[in-house]
This record gives sequence, structure tokens and C-alpha cells, in this order.
Amino acid sequence: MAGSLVPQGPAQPDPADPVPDRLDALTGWHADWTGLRVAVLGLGVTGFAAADTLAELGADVLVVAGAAADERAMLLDVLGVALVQAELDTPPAELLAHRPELIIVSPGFHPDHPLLLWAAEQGIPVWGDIELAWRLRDKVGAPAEWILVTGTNGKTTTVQLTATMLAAAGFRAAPCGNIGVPVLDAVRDPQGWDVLVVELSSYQLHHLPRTGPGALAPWASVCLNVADDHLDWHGSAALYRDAKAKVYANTKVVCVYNKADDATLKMVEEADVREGARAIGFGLGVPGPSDVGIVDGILCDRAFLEDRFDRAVELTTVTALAAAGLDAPHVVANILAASALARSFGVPPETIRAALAAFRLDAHRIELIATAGRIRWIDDSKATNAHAADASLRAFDSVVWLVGGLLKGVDVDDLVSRHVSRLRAAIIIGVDRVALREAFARHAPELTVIEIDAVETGQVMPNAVRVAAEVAEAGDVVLLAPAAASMDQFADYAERGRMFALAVREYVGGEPDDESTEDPGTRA
Ligand code: UMA
Repeated sequence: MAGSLVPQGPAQPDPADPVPDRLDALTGWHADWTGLRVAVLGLGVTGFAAADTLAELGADVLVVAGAAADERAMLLDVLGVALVQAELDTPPAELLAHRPELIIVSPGFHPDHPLLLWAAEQGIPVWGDIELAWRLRDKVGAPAEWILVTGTNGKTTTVQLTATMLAAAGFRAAPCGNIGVPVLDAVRDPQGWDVLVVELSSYQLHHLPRTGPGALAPWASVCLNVADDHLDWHGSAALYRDAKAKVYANTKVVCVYNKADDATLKMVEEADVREGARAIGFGLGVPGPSDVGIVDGILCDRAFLEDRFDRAVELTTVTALAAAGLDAPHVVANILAASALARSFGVPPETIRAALAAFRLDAHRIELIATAGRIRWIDDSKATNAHAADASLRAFDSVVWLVGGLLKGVDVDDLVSRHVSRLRAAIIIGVDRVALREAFARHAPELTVIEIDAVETGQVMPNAVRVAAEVAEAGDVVLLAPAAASMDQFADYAERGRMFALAVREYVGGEPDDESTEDPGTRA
């Protein structure tokens, strides 16, 4: 091929290798993986789990990474797995010499990464860690069922909710995947599981096949919502949606979709699912038959009961959710989706109610940090895109908004125009400030907009908080909902949230919530 990235030479995969047949047969832990030449790309959480697993199976593994933590590199050495750390703009010599029959790619590798282009040219199959885990799911006893969760926002919360509900009903349920625990670690747990609740990012979905021996066949699946995100990775909104839509492929029992997001229903309609699989809608309105929804403040299931045309069964109430800080509208939507998934697995309504009463959101998700002078300070650092920030802003009436960071190629114009009426002021942080500055100038020329110039990471939040305290008035919420990734100024969204909370506590006082017991989300 013209423009090949690979020098010609003896270290090419041998066309005589019976690769496709051998890989097709590798659909179980007890298949013969010995000696299979595999290259694992990346040595983060995923790469390490893949290398460790394949070494245990007796495969011949080479890990290739641009950078690797010393501890993981040392552990690989203990496992007897070779590691190449190099600039990866061309295939390193060790990779060529390894002549991989299979490549396992970490999700962070861009689809146009030079090594993936090289693999495609060479005809070397590329699997993600999720496909590998699916093929190996029979390691311990009867394989667990899989419940898949994706969406632009709310994935992690929905996975946690679903797993909590399943566990409350006595099932051994593992939350795993993009949430931070590789699915390969879950399938190798010596106790085994009844059900894995798998959070899938669009990156992980991108690498999944819809058909063939590596195609997943989940018990239930949901795409919670779709809005523009990660466009720089996928190349276009259409490709991002295509990746998300794969979540429904081959679903056996229930495809859950969002009644407020037609794109998710379309995905279900177009999916090739197993005979008999049902489509179940969730939404904040009155549920139709085969939906979960809300009637007069009562969350209801009208899907998992025989007489659903005449009746609905109560799951919980918005008032009960408010007592647990779970009543912001987007959180209620996540709860309805999780309830549908849990109900599909047989969790009784009263168990769902009890599980929700004890559930708390993770840090940095619409988290009340302090209340002082009737001003609430809320950390929603997890709002890393416009869609999440939109949901966050909707929960409040009068907001001093801390916004900005890395916008990832996403347009923020709509977001700004939609929420102008609820803004007291905007405080811009981060590097991608031009688009925000212009959007405010266009849609809210009168609004107080302040830019924080701190280049030193340590000063961003103290400065932003000081300025916010000056402009906020009694009854306002100062909301960190940046609509952007954090890596320009912070290690990740958690550090951004921690720095905000620290600055708030130092500036407005150490009392979390000193004058109000009101919950941050108020309008389900
Ligand atoms: N690497 C390269 N070159 C590249 C890209 C990566 O050499 O071009 C190497 C790095 O040097 C490093 C490794 O690959 O050695 C990192 O791999 P990775 O970025 O795929 O990250 P992992 O540590 O394997 O974590 C991944 C997910 N990360 C990403 O998708 C970016 C984690 O999601 C996930 O928890 C973990 O697998 C287990 O499934 C994190 C995430 O930010 C939380 N996800 C994105 C999101 O939620 O928006 C998608």
C-alpha cells in the first residue's frame, strides 16, 4: 500500500499463519490460548489487565506503550511479559519482530493511531478489552449475565445504582468497565458473579463487533442519552452515535431507552436484537405501558408486570429521593433507567425503594460543599461536557457559573444561550476560553463575565472562588459545572472538584451546609 508506515522486511506476519480460524475458536477461558502471539497496546488499567490475563492463559504477550507507570512495568517483569516503551509514531522493531496474530488495544488509543493504521494494513485483528473479557467470561462457573450501560452522561451513576439494586436483592453483582474496574478483572474474580453491570465508553464500544464470535449478547442494555462529546476522538457526531448504538446489539431481554431522547429509541429500533427482547422507555413524564416514569411525584414501573395496561407499581417517591439528595432531574432519570434494568433481572419494587434510600452519589456529582450567607456552593466537576452542564444548570434558578477547561471540539453556543436567564454571572477558567467568551458576548452582552487568568494550577480555584463570592447574592448557587474536560489545568475532574471544595472551605468557612438542609437538586 502506498504510504505504508512499515518498513518492508522479514518481520511481517506470515500469511500462512492460520490466524482467523484460531481466533474464531478462542471463545472461552478453556480454549487453547497458549503461544498465541499478542501485542497489547497501552499499559494503563486496561493494558495491565489484558497482559496479566493473557500471560495467565499462556499466550506470548508483548506490551507496547508510549508511557508506563514504573510499578506496572515492574509487575509485568514479574509476570514475564515483555514491555516496549517508545514513541509510537511508527511500529517499534520489537513489535515487528513479535509478529502479532492479535492486537488488544486500550480504549485511549485514537482510532487513527499509527499502530492501529499499521495493524489494519497488515490485516492483524484488533480487539478491545471488552471483547476479550466477553470471550473469557466462563472462567469461573456459569458465566454471569451482562447488563450494559452507556450514554453521554450518567453512566457511572446508573451503573452504581443498578449494581446496588441487584445486590440488595441478593445477587452477586459487579460494577465494572469504564467505571474503573476492568471487566477482565471482574471475569477472573475467583468467587464468580451472577451479573456484571458494565459501563461502556464510546471508545470501548467503537472496538466491539456487532456479529461473530466476539460479539456481546447482553441480558439488558441502555444508552441513557446522546449529545456531542469526544468528537475529536471519533471524528464526527455520527460516528460517535454509531459507536453508542452498538450497546443494544444482540440484547436478549430488555433494551432500555430514554423517552426524552429520540436518538436512543432509534438506536433500539435499528438494533439487531435477540428474538423476544423488549424495548422499555424511561422518562420523567407519565409512563405508558412498557415504560417506567413518574405520576404525581411517584416513580412507577409500568413495564415489568403482567397487567401493565391497567396498572403501575410504585418504586419510590420524589420526596423520598430528595431526602437522599437524589432529586435533581437528571439523577431521577438515571434512577428510572437503573430501575428498569434491575426490574428486568427480577429485583422487587420494595428492594429498589430500600436500595435507593441508602444510596449516595459519588463526590463531584452535584455535591453540596457549603452554604454560607444563603449562597450554596456546589461541585459538579463531573459535568465534563455541555450536556452534563446543561442538566446541572437546569436544577437551579439563579447561578454563578464556573465554566471552562478543554472543550474537546464541542460547540458551547447553545448551552450558553439556553441558560442565560438563570445566570447571575459567569466565571471562565481553563484554556479554551475564546468560544465561551464569544458565546457570552453574543447571547448575554450584559452579563458579568470574569476570566480567571491563573496559569498556576494551584491558584485557579482560589481566584475563581474569591471572585464568585464577590458577585454572588443571597439565594444564588455558585456552581462548578465546567462543560469541559479538566486536563488543561488539573490531573482530572476529581482534582478539579477537590481544589474547588478546598478553596470554598478556605474562603467561605469550614462549615459544610451551615444554614440550610435543603438538597442541591430541587426540581425533579
Ligand atoms: N497510550 C499510549 N498512546 C496513546 C494512548 C494511550 O501509549 O495514544 C498508553 C498510555 O501511555 C498508557 C495507557 O495507554 O500506558 C493508557 O490507556 P488508556 O488511556 O486506554 O487508559 P486506561 O488506564 O486503560 O483506562 C481505560 C479508560 N480510559 C480511557 O478510556 C481514556 C478508563 O476510563 C477506564 O476506567 C479503564 O480503561 C477501565 O475500563 C476513564 C475515562 O476517562 C475513567 N474514560 C473516558 C470517559 O469516561 O469520558 C472515556
